[in-house]
Amino acid sequence: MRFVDEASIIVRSGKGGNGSASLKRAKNLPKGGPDGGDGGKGGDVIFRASNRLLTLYDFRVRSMFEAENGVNGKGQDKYGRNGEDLVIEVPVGTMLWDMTEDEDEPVLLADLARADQEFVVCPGGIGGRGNLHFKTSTNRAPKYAEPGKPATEKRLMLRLKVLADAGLLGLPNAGKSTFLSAVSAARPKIAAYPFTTLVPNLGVVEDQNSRRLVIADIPGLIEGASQGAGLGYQFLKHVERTRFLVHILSGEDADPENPEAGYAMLNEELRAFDADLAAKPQIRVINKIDVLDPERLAALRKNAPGDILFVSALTGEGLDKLLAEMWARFDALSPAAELNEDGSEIEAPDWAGES
Ligand SMILES: Nc1nc2c(ncn2[C@@H]2O[C@H](COP(=O)(O)OP(=O)(O)OP(=O)(O)O)[C@@H](O)[C@H]2O)c(=O)[nH]1
Ligand SMILES: [Mg+2]
Repeated sequence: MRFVDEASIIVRSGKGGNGSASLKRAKNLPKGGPDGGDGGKGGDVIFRASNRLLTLYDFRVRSMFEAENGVNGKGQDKYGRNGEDLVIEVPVGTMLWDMTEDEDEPVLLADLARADQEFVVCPGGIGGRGNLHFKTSTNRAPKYAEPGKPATEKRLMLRLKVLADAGLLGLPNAGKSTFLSAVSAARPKIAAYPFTTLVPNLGVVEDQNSRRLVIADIPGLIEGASQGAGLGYQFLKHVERTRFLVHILSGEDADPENPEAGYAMLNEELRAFDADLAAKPQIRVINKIDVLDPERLAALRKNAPGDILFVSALTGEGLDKLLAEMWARFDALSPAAELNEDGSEIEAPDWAGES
């Protein structure tokens, strides 16, 4: 089981087209001067960060990417066409590591942290000059032309740093997947038993201005997760790559006298795993308020600090307020608003991160 947040690929730029060494042939020109044109430049391989992509999934399906070669020059002063650049779109937050020299010591080439940021990884080969350029007073019919410069090839590791804007954190059965399916088009499996979610799911919430907030639903965490208990361990590092966390506690699990205590155990696990993770901002939520008996609910409300939000992922109660809070965090923590270029529909990916 592997999360699609890393991919190893090979990229190759286009080779430069050869210059032509053609000599003119015409009845009235018996000596025939040079008329060989230049070769075209090979295409560059360019990476561009895009908001429309969320995962590196595509790069697991395909691993070789080549730009077009420059076309060779020809006689009659014909220049070869430049090869087309290859623009490879990657999700915002993708880092490019060069593994060409040494697989065990990759070198960081670029961190594509902003939408539309570009990086040329492999410039195309320059085209060779045709013999037109080599005519001199002593050599009026040079039979020499330059070959095009070779292509460059690199082995890269792509690594997605920011996985999602918000990570859902909670015990098994807290209602994380139910929440994701209530607010996004994602359809994770939901069931009344723990460990329903086996691999992370991503969902996208869009506001009226087409801004997108990506939510990662991960398997429920249990006590000892930081030491490897349950399913959580391998996913803890993924919540590291979110901007903030939504910590969901079922109202059935919360102590009405001290609701806050219900968040302590998992926060302790986070701390044990990684201090940075524990320091990430959290929105605390009590879920399943629809099934609580009124007294219990009243006690929870009375004893909970003001920042804890009460919701029912099932009936939708309180979700507007929770989403508003999530957008507020998003605004506070993201770099300048990143609007997508063409307004196209983003597809919540089907994250069966199997294998
Ligand atoms: N009554 C009620 N039931 C809920 C609510 N939210 C979730 N549930 C139910 O709680 C059970 C668990 O929900 P899930 O969304 O699968 O919980 P999860 O946190 O994703 O669980 P894991 O994937 O196992 O970690 C399901 O039977 C849901 O229908 C809620 O607000 N009210
Ligand atoms: Mg789940």
